[in-house]
Amino acid sequence: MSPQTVALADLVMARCDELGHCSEEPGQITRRFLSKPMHDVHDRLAAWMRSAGLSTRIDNAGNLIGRLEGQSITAGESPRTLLLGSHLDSVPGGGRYDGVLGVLLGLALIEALEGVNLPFHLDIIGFSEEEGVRFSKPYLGSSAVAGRFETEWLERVDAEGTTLREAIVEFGLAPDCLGDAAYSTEEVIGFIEPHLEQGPLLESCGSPVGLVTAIAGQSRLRLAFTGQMGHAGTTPMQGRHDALVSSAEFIRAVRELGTRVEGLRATVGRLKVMPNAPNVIPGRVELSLDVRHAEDEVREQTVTELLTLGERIASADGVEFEVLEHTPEAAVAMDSQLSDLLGKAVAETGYAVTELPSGAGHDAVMMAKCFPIAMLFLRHPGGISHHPDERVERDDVAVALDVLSHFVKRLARCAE
Ligand code: HGY
Ligand code: MN
Ligand code: MN
Repeated sequence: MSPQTVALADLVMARCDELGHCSEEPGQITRRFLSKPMHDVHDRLAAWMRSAGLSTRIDNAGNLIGRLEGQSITAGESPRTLLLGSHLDSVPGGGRYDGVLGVLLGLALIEALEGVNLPFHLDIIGFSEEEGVRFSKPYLGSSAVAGRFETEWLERVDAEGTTLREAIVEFGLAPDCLGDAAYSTEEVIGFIEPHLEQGPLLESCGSPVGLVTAIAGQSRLRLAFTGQMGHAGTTPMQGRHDALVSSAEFIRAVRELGTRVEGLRATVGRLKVMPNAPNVIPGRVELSLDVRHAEDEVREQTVTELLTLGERIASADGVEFEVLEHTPEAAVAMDSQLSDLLGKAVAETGYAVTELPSGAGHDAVMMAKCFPIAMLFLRHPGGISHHPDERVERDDVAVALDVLSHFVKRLARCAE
């Protein structure tokens, strides 16, 4: 590992720390889609990008893009572009590296490639939204880049009653020009996403980096139990229709089923209790449900079983059960050519090529709908993510940087 790579890895670590201070809440990292601190992230990141020689722009979905112009593009041919990056938003109380690390690795890659002429443009993208926290819809940034943003999403409302359209306008962007964010499939060579593993596998096999084989399918649902509000002090216990009690039973059932099925992940992560007052029987509860499995069939069957369970619990309790929204995402395969090239780049650094699936969703899921994709994971000491204890080792960042650098040079040779 060269001293220059190590110095750049140190810079990536320091920049992750610095962006970690851009938060909606003091003392923890919360950075939702187009929230105020995202301006601060854009300002800092765009300044770093420009001093690395990139031209920068923010598209109307709030994605920040830095471009390294290809220097050896054949005259008369339309230039093609390699996209590389990840997301800049975070979950509430998240870590410093989920998403941000991939963007900053992309920027460090540009710095590592200094003086290398590429026969394609290299665009480093910081997606505005991946986590689905603010508008209960993930991949908003990458949807726009992939040309898959649906206009009706603009009417979605966040917890404060702001529509997505208003949020874009408040951020200083033009929701009616969102279509301009899309790249054409002809233009794009592919999308590479470097990301923290967010799990323990690479650590357990002693590998600093790994090649992602596939991203597990995911079903995201919004459900509701509706019962009857009432006075906590005067309504007899018999005959209550408490929507929170039904929800609690449902949540336990989700965990039980999730535990019984090998490889399944099933989570209720958000509850909206109405009216959410200590002295009122909860009349309505809206719940999120997140179900994942590497095999789509198992995931779909689990969702069906859980919905049947929800119905059964509701009818026993005399409440109503509704599915408000159901977004299934099938498991996503990697592009074999790009993955092969990435694997060769890993081998070139002297490390064995460790392959592993991703249990987490990534911008690559949305990008795969239009472009070839590949993902590089970095070892995650402790494997705890969506948590302030997220960690990555500087030396693993340096290895990832070398891998990406070898990858881009190999791709450049193929493209010539
Ligand atoms: O939820 C996920 O899998 C990702 O971290 N957004
Ligand atoms: Mn995440
Ligand atoms: Mn992520």
